[in-house]
Amino acid sequence: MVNTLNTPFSYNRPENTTDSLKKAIVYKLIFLIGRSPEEASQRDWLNATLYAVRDLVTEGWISTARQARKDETRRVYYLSMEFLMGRTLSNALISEGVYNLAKEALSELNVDLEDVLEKEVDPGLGNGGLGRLAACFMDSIATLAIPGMGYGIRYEYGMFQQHIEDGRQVEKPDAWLEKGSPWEFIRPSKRFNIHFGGHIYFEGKKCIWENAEEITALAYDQMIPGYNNESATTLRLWSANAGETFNLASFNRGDYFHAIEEKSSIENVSRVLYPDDSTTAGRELRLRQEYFLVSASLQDIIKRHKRTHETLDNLADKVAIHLNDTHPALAIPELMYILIDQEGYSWQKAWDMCRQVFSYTCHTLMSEALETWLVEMMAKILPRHLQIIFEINDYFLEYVRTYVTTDNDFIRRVSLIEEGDTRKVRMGWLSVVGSHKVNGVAAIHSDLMVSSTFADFARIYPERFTNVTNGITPRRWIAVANPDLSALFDKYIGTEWRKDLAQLENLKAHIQDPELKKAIPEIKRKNKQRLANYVKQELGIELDPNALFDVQVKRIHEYKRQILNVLHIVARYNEMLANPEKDWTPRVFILAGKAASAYTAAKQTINLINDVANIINNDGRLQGRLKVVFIPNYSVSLAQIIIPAADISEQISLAGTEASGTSNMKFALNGALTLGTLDGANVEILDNVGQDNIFIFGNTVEQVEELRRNGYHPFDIYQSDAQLREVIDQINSGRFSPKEPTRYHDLLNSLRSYDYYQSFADFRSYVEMQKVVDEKYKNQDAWVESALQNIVNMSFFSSDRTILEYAEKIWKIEPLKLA
Ligand code: NBX
Repeated sequence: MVNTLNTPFSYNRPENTTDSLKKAIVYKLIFLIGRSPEEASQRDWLNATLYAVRDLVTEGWISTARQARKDETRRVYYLSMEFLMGRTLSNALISEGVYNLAKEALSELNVDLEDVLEKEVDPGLGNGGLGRLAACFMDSIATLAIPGMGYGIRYEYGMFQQHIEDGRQVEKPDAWLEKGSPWEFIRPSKRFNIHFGGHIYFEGKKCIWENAEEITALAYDQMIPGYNNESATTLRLWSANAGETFNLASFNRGDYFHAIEEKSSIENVSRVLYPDDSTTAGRELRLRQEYFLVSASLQDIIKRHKRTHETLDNLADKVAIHLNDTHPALAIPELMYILIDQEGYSWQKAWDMCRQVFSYTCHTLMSEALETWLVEMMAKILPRHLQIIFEINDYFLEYVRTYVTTDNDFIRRVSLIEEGDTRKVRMGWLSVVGSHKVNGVAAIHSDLMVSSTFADFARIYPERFTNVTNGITPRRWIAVANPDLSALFDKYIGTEWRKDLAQLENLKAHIQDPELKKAIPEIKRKNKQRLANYVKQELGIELDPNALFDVQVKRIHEYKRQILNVLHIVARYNEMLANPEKDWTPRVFILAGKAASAYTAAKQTINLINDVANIINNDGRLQGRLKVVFIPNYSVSLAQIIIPAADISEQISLAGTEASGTSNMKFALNGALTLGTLDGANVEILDNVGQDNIFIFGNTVEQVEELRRNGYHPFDIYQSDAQLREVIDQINSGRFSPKEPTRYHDLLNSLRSYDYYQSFADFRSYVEMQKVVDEKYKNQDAWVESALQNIVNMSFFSSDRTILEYAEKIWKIEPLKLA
């Protein structure tokens, strides 16, 4: 066996045979976990297998890091408050090419691999699309061997667990670490002190930050295996650790309990993931978390740079730092702080470096979702950083006045500080001013970004704005989630598509092959059966896999319009009852998603979905031709079961509100047809699959804006559309909530009077398009043909393409040439 580690030590890489893997697993079980095979639980086997597979990844991980050091390449650091990685084992088995070996090895030990895989925790260290995107990016960075790594926070509690009780969402804490975390490596030597509070003063020109609090960030590393390339990248997550510094004063006073109390309050910083939620705004602990991530990561980056370079003068040549949304934007003043206060650079030099180093992705259009921090709060927690932000603002506004305009209104709008009763720091503006590139996440989003949210900045820095359309990793979203479709691809086009999704183009030559056409619906049916089994087991609801599975899974949010979905479901229910003899295409509506715990309208929507489901699923008159299921606790691992089983992918946000969407890509790649508005990446999916293979409905961005401008009157639509009126009146009368007839009055009143996301405006075209869907599904040949057209035309949406675009256009980084 080749020793690619190049160490003088003899090292035997475990051979890839069933027998060696079996031995490795048993060895881990006995010597690392301390259990005999006779006593081992499923979890013990899981952990033993994880440890054994981890060994396979480690060698490539170490050699990749060594090569990056040796080549002194420029590297990218991806800073994100969220990484929704999903389960590790199945993905790692596939990356290492040992899935079948592991299955055999475990089977010889009388253990079923699939059962074991289900035991793994799915860490919910993210809210939704943004966090999952970061995970897909790590997978692509590893597979493409892009030199770089990810930095995030090791939250002790991830996204809450969602239970449904009496139709309502109930949140339970997600203590994911309780079961251990065998994939990670703790790095006791990688510790950095993080400071908060205190005050600043000047000694001449030099600013001194006399901080008041200190906590320690401790690193935990996860390997992210590249696919079949004997390489791996690192995701480093920081955990707050009181260390030994926390308690000196109290210990000296003999006050042991006070000292321990202080320890736990210090460690609060990495305790819990904040929800994507308006109530987060203004939370001091969140600001501390953001700074914690930034300060620990930058100290680590600077230290690494200094290990191989004598100076920071070339920092901007060697380091690219990417900000995943504004959440890590404090990295900009933090780097200024390091360069000026600690390293003695001039303001101008430091600022030039900063702008070369940073780039920023914006994931939203809604201005209300742009982060701001109260000046008062920042002054208390990060006085020096606030002062630096003020100074950045002074220089920036001076530049605007000199070179752009003296219009005071414009200057007030672009100021990094929002004036008013309470002054706020605008993190979006700071991110734009401090970066050399700012990108949106789909073509339409990037266009709207420069014409709306960042219009003023696009005037100041037109060359700064660009688009990089999101993507998804085919490893997790096909190879792991849809093994039968993977096997079908392998049969027709070989196995390379996992690394190069453009290979899907080669499937086009076979598109009329009768065997391929037969296989597609067979695979879909099997995936639907798998989902039906899950639903039966978890919810006791029977689903018919021959029915059309119509799926909307994503965070519950008004702009995503789950409510429009529900309105149509009730309208269909009414029509079916009125015309029971009609040849109805059997449908199963599947919804899932979490609502932020303080988001009343979203929680009511969940309640309504469940109330409607309850009535419909128990109405015998429908003869099982209509079912509605809300699957609790949506997560990456649930998505892997749900998405491959979908016939219809609901992407029905109001045009101009969903920045990109990424589940839309996962669905289409798995052969579902999109039913969607011209929003986010739906627009590019349409471009790629062609209009015959997608169902587009609803108002365009221009029409939405026109309605907003000229007055939108949902009540008029309610009055003129009899079918809509019937639905609203039924819900209003308590038809679906007989025990509490007024339950949805607020929700409905708000819809009838404001309907901010214009569900009523799109209701008619949505309902009509759903009929087109029914008709098309009756013609299975046409449906399968469209499904195939979706699959073969999705290569653009690989996150490998996305990452290569970032590397080329934004980071200026080339993949490593692996030895
Ligand atoms: O980012 C999402 C967008 O809504 C999607 O359209 C897009 O596809 C995806 C990836 O670009 N944004 C998102 O998921 N945001 C958050 O999860 C979020 C989390 C914390 C927070 C604000 C937003 N404070």
